[in-house]
Amino acid sequence: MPNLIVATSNPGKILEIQPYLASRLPDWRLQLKPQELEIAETGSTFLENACLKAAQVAAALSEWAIADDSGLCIDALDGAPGIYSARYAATPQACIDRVLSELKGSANRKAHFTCALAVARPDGSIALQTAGICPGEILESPSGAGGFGYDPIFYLPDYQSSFAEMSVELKNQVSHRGRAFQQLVPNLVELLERSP
Ligand code: ITT
Repeated sequence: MPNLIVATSNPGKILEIQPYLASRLPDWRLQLKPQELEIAETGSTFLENACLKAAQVAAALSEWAIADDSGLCIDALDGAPGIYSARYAATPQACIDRVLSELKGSANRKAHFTCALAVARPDGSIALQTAGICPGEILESPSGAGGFGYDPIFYLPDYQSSFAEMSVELKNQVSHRGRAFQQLVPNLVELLERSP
């Protein structure tokens, strides 16, 4: 069975990525990248960083690889934390606290999550890339215990709930990651079915 390496160390992402791929690629073994293989995220966009991660992991292991680069962009903070979402503070809770304190008193709570996905061939060349966006609002205080990262403060008015209050299935349908995977998966299945 050929391998597809999921090039992430984030357990929250892994849980969400697996359902998109497992059922559609039954002849492929999903494997996590080795922890010690760290990729410097030196790009200036989500797509650049997704491509860097996929390309470098694929080339290092000589296997197909898929990477996700994602983050939260807040209008009133000029798009911050953006590509620095994972590094905005020392822990996920501290990241949330920092966002809430920077937005204190702001009436403009508009924000969106972005997820860029890239797939690289075993030689490190990029075969596919796409991105998905999910608009929402930043709550005044955290709500809900599901998901990961900024989920407790990201609110979707259409569903009257935060990402952290949604079932995994609903978040996977409507999220930035869900939208990116819905675009990517048909092309990925076709590509991998053709690969030797
Ligand atoms: P890898 O690079 O190993 O994949 P990472 O966590 O460093 O893991 P990113 O650089 O893409 O990945 O940072 C993404 C950050 O954006 C993540 O750590 C969260 O803080 C936030 N994030 C992305 N998607 C999210 C989601 O669905 N819900 C909540 N927060 C999310």
